[in-house]
This record gives sequence, structure tokens and C-alpha cells, in this order.
Amino acid sequence: MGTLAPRVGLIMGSISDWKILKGASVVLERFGVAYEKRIVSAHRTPDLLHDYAREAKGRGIEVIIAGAGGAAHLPGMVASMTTIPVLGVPVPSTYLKGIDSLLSIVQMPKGVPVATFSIGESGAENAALFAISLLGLSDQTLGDQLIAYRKSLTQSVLDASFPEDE
Ligand code: RP5
Repeated sequence: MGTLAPRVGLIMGSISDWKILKGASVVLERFGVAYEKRIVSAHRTPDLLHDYAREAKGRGIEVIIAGAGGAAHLPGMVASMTTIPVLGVPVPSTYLKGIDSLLSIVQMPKGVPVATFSIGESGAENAALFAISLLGLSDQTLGDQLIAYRKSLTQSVLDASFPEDE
């Protein structure tokens, strides 16, 4: 996470979400984006949620990635208290496999948007890439890094070989 002031807030409802949200942190680190990670629970620490959401912008946070599972109210509640873009990551849940998380996050009432990503690891990584896209609008270095990343992604598909051909 380094010593630079964090630009991205990576928050999650429980430490049990870290196994999924870790993927977002790996992407942010690969691009050299300063971030902070916090456990902020909508239901278990509502006062902390309130303080975090209200203070994030003043502390220089530009994007918030919020992951939660089950009755996943964290992203929406944070979005209700800040105008910073909130990127919601539905964490897979034990019984409903994250469908509950996805629907809790995506069905926001009009006026308070949360950008909702896919359930699980892909959603976490894509949320980080989307955060980088947002930052890259005004940060040329990041924008260029993103272009290089996309080229490497294309190349990795073109270079893929079947195991039996190796
Ligand atoms: C949510 O409840 C968290 O985001 C987590 O995904 C889920 C279960 O939390 P734990 O019981 O594992 O702490 O608030």
C-alpha cells in the first residue's frame, strides 16, 4: 500500500470477504495505485460506515470499492453518504452463492448509483481495473498503463496454446 496518500478505498463487510477482495488489491498494486483497505460492516459497525463514507472525500479518496456478501448493504449505504464513485463487488455467499449479494447491490433506487460488478474474483479484479480507468481519465501515466495492460491481455489470448501442442 506504500506511503502515498490513498486514492482508492477498498472496503469490505467482513474479514471473510478478503479472500475475494484481495484480487482487487493485487491489481491496484500492479498499477502502483495507492489504496487503503478497511473492514467496514453496514450492520455490525454502522457508525464506522457513516464516518468512513462522510470523511473519505476529504481525505483524498477518489473511488471506493466496496465488497460485501449476503444482505450486502455496504456499497449502497456508502453511496448514500458520498458522491465519490462507489464500485460494488458481490461476494459469494454460502447458501445463495452470491445471488443475494448481487441483487442487494445492483438494485439501487434511482438517484444513488452503485456501479455493480460480477460475483466473486472477476468482479473484484474488474472493479479495481474500473477504478484505474476512472483515475486514468486525469492521470496520463495510469491511462497509458491501462492501454499497455489491454495489449498484453490481447497478446496472451493470441499466444495461448493447447496443452497437447506443447
Ligand atoms: C457480510 O456478511 C459480509 O460482507 C460477509 O460477506 C457476510 C458474512 O460475514 P461473516 O459472517 O463471514 O463475518 O456482512
